Amino acid sequence: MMSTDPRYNNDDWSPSRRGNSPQGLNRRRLFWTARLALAAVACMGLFAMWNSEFPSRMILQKNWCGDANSELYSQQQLAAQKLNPLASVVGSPTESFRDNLRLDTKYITSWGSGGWSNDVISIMNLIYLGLITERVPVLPVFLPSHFMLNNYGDDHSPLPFGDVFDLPWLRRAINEPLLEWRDVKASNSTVTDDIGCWNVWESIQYHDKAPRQSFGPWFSKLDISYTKTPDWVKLKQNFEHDRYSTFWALASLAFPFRRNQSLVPPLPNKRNVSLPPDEHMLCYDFLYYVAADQSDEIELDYSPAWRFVGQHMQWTPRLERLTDDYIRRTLNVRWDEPIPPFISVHVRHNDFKEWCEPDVTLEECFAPLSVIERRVREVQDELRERKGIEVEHVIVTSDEKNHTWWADVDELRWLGVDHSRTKELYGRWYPILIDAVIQSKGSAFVGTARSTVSILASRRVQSWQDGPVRMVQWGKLGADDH
Ligand SMILES: Nc1nc2c(ncn2[C@@H]2O[C@H](COP(=O)(O)OP(=O)(O)O)[C@@H](O)[C@H]2O)c(=O)[nH]1
Ligand SMILES: *[C@@H]1O[C@H](CO)[C@@H](O)[C@H](O)[C@H]1NC(C)=O
Ligand SMILES: *[C@@H]1O[C@H](CO)[C@@H](O)[C@H](O)[C@H]1NC(C)=O
Ligand SMILES: *[C@@H]1O[C@H](CO)[C@@H](O)[C@H](O)[C@H]1NC(C)=O
Ligand SMILES: *[C@@H]1O[C@H](CO)[C@@H](O)[C@H](O)[C@H]1NC(C)=O
Ligand SMILES: [Mg+2]
Repeated sequence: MMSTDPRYNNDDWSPSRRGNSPQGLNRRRLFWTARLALAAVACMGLFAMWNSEFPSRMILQKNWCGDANSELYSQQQLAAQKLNPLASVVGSPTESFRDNLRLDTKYITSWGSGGWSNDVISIMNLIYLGLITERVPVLPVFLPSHFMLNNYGDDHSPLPFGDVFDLPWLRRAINEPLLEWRDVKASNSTVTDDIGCWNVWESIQYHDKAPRQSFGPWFSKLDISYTKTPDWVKLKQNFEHDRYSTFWALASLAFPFRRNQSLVPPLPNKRNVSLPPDEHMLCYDFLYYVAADQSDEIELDYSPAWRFVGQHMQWTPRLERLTDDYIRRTLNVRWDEPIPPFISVHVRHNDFKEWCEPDVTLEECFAPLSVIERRVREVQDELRERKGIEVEHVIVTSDEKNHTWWADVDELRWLGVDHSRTKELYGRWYPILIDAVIQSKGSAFVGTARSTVSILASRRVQSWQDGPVRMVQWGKLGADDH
């Protein structure tokens, strides 16, 4: 099924099978003639009309307004064609995914299997690998691993990537086509596809002697035969306390020379079919632990996955509008008044207690509010010194359920977000989605060290708000002393 995003429907053109029959070419010519005529109109001054797809974001205008010479136009034509998702598949989603793959296009995919923010990082890594291998990324849905594992069969409503992140915007920003699995294989397909994929997990850690398990392949009805990647994909050879591999080690397996050298007998899949890693739809079991140069580099300024992909993963306009309503309600601002600047705070508790040092009580392990308050003052000071702005409002987001703790937050005159009806109104993904958008809109951010929710929020506040960020350390009494 196609996305219901109306912006897809603006491209009321679908490629013929394999995309190059004379009929297809004629339709495409017609389409591009119309587009270029529109571009010319836009250049005559009607930017607003052309850009109405992007209400507050002005991009790519200059590409449409160069010299009116045909060579430039044909380059633009090629570039823009790449950004039409329909140009990267044969046509409508098919029962078996292979029937929808173009013979002249190579693809890359993977699946998530962590908390939501871990999976967001895995998809950033997938898209970045797509860039460096020149393959079209096919993005998986987000599956609710946390509650699904505990409560199997109770709720496995998936969250499509494109419902959260603005895909048309991302395609233009990175100038690459991007597909979702729902564009390739019919969501209601009853066909199971056999496929060969690389098993990275068994090469990067020594505890679990199997490929990384995920509900992603199950959801897309894929039965995978895994080939273990060579040991050299691991960043720190034989070091059991680190799990990273590198982008270029994994990318090298996308090309025939290294692939040929690395083939070992695959594990048969559930249906007892053994397949070497697919060359058309290249796939890896798990792409969370991937870096260019060092472990956890997504937190660092130079991270290529963040710079080339993550920072361009803007929220969908719908999610932004919904969140603005929540922020207005939290700050008690009328719908027609502008949202004043605020500091966003993320406090991660619950299962993080498993990382507390031994013999440390929970009260000593998690940072108390007084320690978080010190970090809030630091970012307030930095905002004052660096930008000359005074920011008083503080919005706290957290997975904490303890009412006493929230009452202590109120005491500080910090604000919590009322999510009492969010699940009922929008579904169970929305409390974290809305909180993540709120975090990203802070003029400054204070987070919890080691939480991927906080890591992504801090990168967004740095890149999008040019705001100061701090991570509160925890694990024992005085962990954040500095
Ligand atoms: N609503 C809400 N949920 C949160 C918050 N922090 C954590 N959670 C929940 O806990 C999960 C934590 O998993 P993950 O996204 O992997 O982040 P991490 O475990 O903190 O690295 C999130 O996906 C949410 O479901 C928060 O501030 N607000
Ligand atoms: C899947 O949905 C499409 C469109 O809604 C329909 O045409 C098709 O028959 C369905 N296929 C199956 C196997 O249910
Ligand atoms: C890879 O191996 C296959 C079969 O052994 C061979 O046909 C092919 O030429 C090899 N390709 C490269 C690039 O070495
Ligand atoms: C799986 O396939 C192999 C090779 O074709 C065969 O020898 C084996 O008996 C099969 N195993 C099962 C459980 O069917
Ligand atoms: C709730 O939080 C308060 C204050 O932080 C703490 O003293 C209390 O032990 C917590 N209760 C539970 C059940 O965790
Ligand atoms: Mg997690």
